[in-house]
Amino acid sequence: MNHGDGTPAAGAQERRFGPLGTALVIIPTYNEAENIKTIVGRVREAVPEAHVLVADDNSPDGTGKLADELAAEDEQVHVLHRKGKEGLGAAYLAGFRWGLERDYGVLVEMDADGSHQPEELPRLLTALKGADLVLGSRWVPGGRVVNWPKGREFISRGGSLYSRLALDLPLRDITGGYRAFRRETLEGLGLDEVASQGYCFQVDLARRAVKAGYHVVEVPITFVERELGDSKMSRDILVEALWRVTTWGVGERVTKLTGRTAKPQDGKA
Ligand SMILES: Nc1nc2c(ncn2[C@@H]2O[C@H](COP(=O)(O)OP(=O)(O)OP(=O)(O)O)[C@@H](O)[C@H]2O)c(=O)[nH]1
Ligand SMILES: [Mg+2]
Repeated sequence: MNHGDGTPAAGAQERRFGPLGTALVIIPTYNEAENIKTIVGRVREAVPEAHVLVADDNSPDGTGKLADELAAEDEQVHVLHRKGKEGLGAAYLAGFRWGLERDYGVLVEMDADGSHQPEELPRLLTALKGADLVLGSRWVPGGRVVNWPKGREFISRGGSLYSRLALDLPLRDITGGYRAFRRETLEGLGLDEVASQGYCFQVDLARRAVKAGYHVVEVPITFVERELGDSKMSRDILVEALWRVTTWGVGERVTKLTGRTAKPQDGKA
């Protein structure tokens, strides 16, 4: 059952879930020099016990160097330098591996541009006490977007609705990128086979979690459009996501019809 207000499920479910452990907030960056200091500072203030990992793809604007400066001043801030731009999904997968190799109990996805407000993270973490995965959701009651043109909202709502119907997922915001995973959930998702491109990455993680029987909870968030820096969203990313989701949906239906065993890697990007 969904506890959209962030309240953990009572009774049996609370017993089922162990303590959370330390959270690692992974922030992928590509040319976020204008945003990186602010976002890291806000995370550190909102959840002082959490650690931060900036996963930078060798940003030409020097974001990685700024992140190094933050890490030098604060032992709870870390930087993962990657060779070059390989996309958001690849950066998250590398960040997840970095965190899973260490002693973190929770791994959080958060954009650098301020769209995902660190001040809302405590609510996501509270919900995770009674869940395996928490999705920050724009499209459940109480969730909203600020400063988005109508067209962008239409595309995002449409993308989630299409994914929901094509993949038969009981979720409202399937493409969103503000999420908190328990370590055990990520370990059970088969990260080696996750499609790593664009929005497909988020859709693939969500569908794998639901299909694996994990308890996924959506918590309403207020998503704020970026004010500084450039978007990396592109038409290609959208088209790719549409194509991939359709492939997965058709694959699942064929599997059901023929009784063949499901192979999630069939849709791998
Ligand atoms: N490491 C890494 N980070 C990336 C890459 N592409 C995007 N990001 C980061 O991923 C996050 C989301 O990217 P955005 O450009 O904000 O994408 P978006 O939120 O869909 O688009 P806007 O709403 O226009 O901001 C930001 O923190 C980016 O810096 C990449 O190739 N590598
Ligand atoms: Mg953004």
